[in-house]
Amino acid sequence: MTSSRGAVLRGADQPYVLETVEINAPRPDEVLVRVVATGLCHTELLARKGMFGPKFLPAILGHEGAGVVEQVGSAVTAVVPGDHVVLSFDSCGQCRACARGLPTSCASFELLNLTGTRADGTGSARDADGNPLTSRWFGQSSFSEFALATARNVAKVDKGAPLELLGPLGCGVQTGAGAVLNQLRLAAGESVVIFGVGAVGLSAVLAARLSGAGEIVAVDLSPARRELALDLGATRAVDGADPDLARLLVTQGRFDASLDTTGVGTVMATAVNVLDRPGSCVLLGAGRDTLTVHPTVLSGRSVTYGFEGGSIPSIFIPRLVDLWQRGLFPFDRLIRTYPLAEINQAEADAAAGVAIKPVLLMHDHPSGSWALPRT
Ligand code: CXF
Ligand code: ZN
Repeated sequence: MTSSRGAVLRGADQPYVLETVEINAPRPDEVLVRVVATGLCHTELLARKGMFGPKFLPAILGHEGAGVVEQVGSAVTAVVPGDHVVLSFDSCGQCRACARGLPTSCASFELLNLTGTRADGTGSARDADGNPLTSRWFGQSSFSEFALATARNVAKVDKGAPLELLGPLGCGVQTGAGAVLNQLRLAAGESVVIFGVGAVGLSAVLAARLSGAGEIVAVDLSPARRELALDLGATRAVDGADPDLARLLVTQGRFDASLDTTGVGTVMATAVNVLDRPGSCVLLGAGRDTLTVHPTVLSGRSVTYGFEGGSIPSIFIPRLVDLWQRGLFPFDRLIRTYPLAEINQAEADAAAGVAIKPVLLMHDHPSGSWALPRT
C-alpha cells in the first residue's frame, strides 16, 4: 500500500477535495508511478456530469499523467523503476485488435478506460475510511501523487524532456495529432478542415502543419481560439456560428479531410458534407449526439471515429516528444499550469475556455531540471 494525496470527486455538484488515499501495490502486470503532473481533459468534465454511469463517483479522475516509475509488478519488462513515463489509455493485449497492433480498437477499450475499474471489477484505491474509490480511470486515475497504471498504458519517454509538460500527450494531444498522422495520414498539399479548436483540434492543427498540409481551416465559436489556431499554423479561421457555414467553407473547393472534435450532431454532419470525393472524416468528439447523413453522401467518402487518434502509445508518444524537442510540434503553447490544490480553478478555466489545456503540478517545485514558467 502507498499513501498518496489525491483529488477526489465525490458528487456531480461538489468540488474536488484533496484527500489522503491508499493505493494498492502493483499486480504482476501493473506499474506504480510517482506522478509529476497530470493534464485535465474535457472527458473529466463529462465524468462529473454522469456520462459514465450513476455509480461512477466517488472517483479519482485524471488520465493524462506523467511521472517516474516507482515500482513494477513481477511480470513487467517494458519499464524499470526510475524510468520516465507518460500514462495513456489501457488495452487488454489479448483481443484480435490488440494482436493486430490496434489497441485503440481493443475489444475492452470502454471496459478498461471508462468504467473506472479493472476488467475484473476491482479498483486500486481506497479513501482514509477504507471505502473503495473509482480508481482505474483510463487505467491510471492520475489526479494523485501516486497512480497505479499497467505495463500497456505507460509509454517510456526521454529523461531529458520535462515531465511537467508531457502528460497531455497521453490523451488530448495524442488524439488530435494521431487523427492527422495515424488515421488521415495527410499527404503534403492536401486540405483539411478542423471543427473545434480546443486542445484536441489545435493539436491536429500542429500535426497538419507538420504534414505539409495545404489548406488548414480551423472552425470555432471562440475568436481567441481561432486566433491561436492561425498562430499555430491554420491558414484560415472560420466562425462556427456562421449560418451559412458549409457553403462558406467550400468556397475555395471541397476538403480532402475533415476532423470533428465537437461531437455536435449538426457539426459532425457538416464535417462529412464539406468533403471532396474521395475524402475522409475522423470524428473525435464526446457527447450524446448522433451523426445523421443521407447514405448517398457517403459515396466516395469515409467516416471513422478515432479513440485516442488510433495511436500505439509506446510508439507514438516518444515520437511526439522527439518532435517537440526538435521544435516541430510546439504543443506546450496549449498548456497552462496549476498546483494540484488549484484543481477546481483549473476545471473552471477549462470549462470556460480560459485555459486550453490545464496541467496540474503535483509538487510546487518541479522535480525536473526544466521548470515551466507559471502562466
Ligand atoms: C474519450 C473521448 C470520448 C469518448 C470517451 C473517451 N477519450 C478521451 O478522453
Ligand atoms: Zn481524454
